[in-house]
Amino acid sequence: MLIKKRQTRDILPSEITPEAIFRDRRRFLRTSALAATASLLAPGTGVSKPMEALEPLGALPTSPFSTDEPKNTYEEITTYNNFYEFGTGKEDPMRLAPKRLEHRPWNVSITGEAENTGEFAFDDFMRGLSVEERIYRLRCVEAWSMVIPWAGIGLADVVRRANPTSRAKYVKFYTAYDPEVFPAQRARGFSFLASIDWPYTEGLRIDEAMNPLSFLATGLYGKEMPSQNGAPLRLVVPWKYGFKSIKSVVRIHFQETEPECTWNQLAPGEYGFYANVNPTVDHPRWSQARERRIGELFKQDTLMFNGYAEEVAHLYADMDLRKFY
Ligand SMILES: Nc1nc2c(c(=O)[nH]1)N[C@H]1C(S)=C(S)[C@@H](COP(=O)(O)O)O[C@H]1N2
Ligand SMILES: [Mo]
Repeated sequence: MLIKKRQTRDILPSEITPEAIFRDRRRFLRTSALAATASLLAPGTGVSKPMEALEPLGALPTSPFSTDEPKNTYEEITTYNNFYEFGTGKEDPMRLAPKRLEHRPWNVSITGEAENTGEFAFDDFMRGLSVEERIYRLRCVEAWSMVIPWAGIGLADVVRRANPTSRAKYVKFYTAYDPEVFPAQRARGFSFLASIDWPYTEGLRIDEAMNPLSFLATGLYGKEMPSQNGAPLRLVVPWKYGFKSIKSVVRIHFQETEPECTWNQLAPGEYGFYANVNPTVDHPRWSQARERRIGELFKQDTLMFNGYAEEVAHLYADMDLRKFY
């Protein structure tokens, strides 16, 4: 523990999200070529599970919260990922996750300040909850974005069923911890990945978790979730930077105090607990005013709360968003 802490402090800010600007530019030049080749490569090489290999989820109800902006392609959404458990490269998750991450058995624990705690097999966890489609914008803190047709359940339904006590003010989420599955959890020495206090964790205030936009996704493009996107269950909070949308969740914990979260712990000056998309508050090392939609040529303006202000601005009415970034 002590050694880990010291390593964390010694990491230069420039080493955190090392690929942020550089890799995005490289990607920009290659996006169309990659998208064109990915679908050809995938079936033969086993690089990434082809869409056809994933279970269809059946007809899904649509949602008034869905955007009608053009969707990113399945190839774009499944070949350009952040899932540091598999490495920091955008193509590491699609290369490694489909081979290593088993979707079943998968258990989800509900713990902490709630009446209905326990550990549930995935199918029991999902029982009685209705799966629907949500087409959301995803805005990464690295200033790229996508439009993604998720399938899943409202987080509020899961919270209500857990029946939190009056002491529950926050919800904390945990990604699975299994060094045999996730190579980065085996990282040792003075490397960036070894400095992360695994498992990856994230958190929301309970009223944020209850907002109708907060979503637990179990699928993508009408199929079960591809491994690299956080199978079998991942959070999606569309008005916050992508790092809040934690993948491969195994535990949902209710607590009284603001939870410690992976990125906030690593670099509190760069990644706040709230992490609301905000074009007027720049990252210390780059502007957040504009973003590059993957697959598009020109940058576009980033919208306050990623365009979801009408649904969520009231949650932060009396907060100084420069302070609570
Ligand atoms: N467990 C875990 N969850 C994670 C991450 C991660 O590295 N590990 N990366 C986050 C970041 S930075 C982003 S932008 C989104 C990317 O989701 P996608 O790959 O499905 O587009 O996942 C988030 N969830
Ligand atoms: Mo991100």
